Amino acid sequence: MDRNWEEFLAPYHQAVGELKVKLKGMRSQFELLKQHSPIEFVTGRVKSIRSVLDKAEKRNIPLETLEEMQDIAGLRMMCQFVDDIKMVVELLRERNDFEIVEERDYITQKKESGYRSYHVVIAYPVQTIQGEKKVLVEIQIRTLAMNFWATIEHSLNYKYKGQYPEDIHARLQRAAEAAFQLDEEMSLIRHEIQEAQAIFSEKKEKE
Ligand code: 0O2
Repeated sequence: MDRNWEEFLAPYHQAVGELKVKLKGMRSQFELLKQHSPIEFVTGRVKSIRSVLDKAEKRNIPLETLEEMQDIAGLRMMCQFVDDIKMVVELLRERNDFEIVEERDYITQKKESGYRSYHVVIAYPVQTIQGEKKVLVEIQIRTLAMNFWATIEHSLNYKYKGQYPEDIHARLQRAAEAAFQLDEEMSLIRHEIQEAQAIFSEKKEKE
């Protein structure tokens, strides 16, 4: 199929650009109100044409229905604490600039790999000179510890293509468990940490 890829990906680039501004804006609003922000930082990317095609081939997705792929446009929202994830999901549900089409909870039901994260798939309306075009965008919400594990596992996966030698597989499983424990420990001293962070930002403001 002859496709103009630049044209195909343009609304996805627009969606990621706009959503980065909107989601980062949520963080700034918490800062303005001097409240703890459940959002630590936000990143976004559009899948490369190569990985769109690789995924389509792996999943037997016909090129005519590529719009159904949910993560051509992807945003990531990182949180300090597991409870912040719920709050972020609530905030997303309350917005009226997009529609949530699916939620996948890989936190209470972690993946076999050890992967943990909360995925929200939205239909985002992009305004173009040819009218409105709705694109699917996957928002992954995770703690800093979940993100650390997923980033490392993603790089290793690139090398081993999911076929990990046994020792690496075992270490990854242990690392996933350690990341889970880290989140648990941090949740237990959450109030202590937040108090310290509030004092720190107040001091910085006075300087
Ligand atoms: P990239 O490079 O991040 O874009 P499936 O992939 O079959 O499990 P599906 O329907 O594509 O399922 O959606 P899913 O699993 O909800 O979301 C896929 C994305 O989640 C992946 O995108 C990763 O970003 C992330 N993810 C899912 N499982 C894992 C995992 O075990 N390890 C890591 N590191 N990330 C994971 P891509 O397209 O795989 O990659």
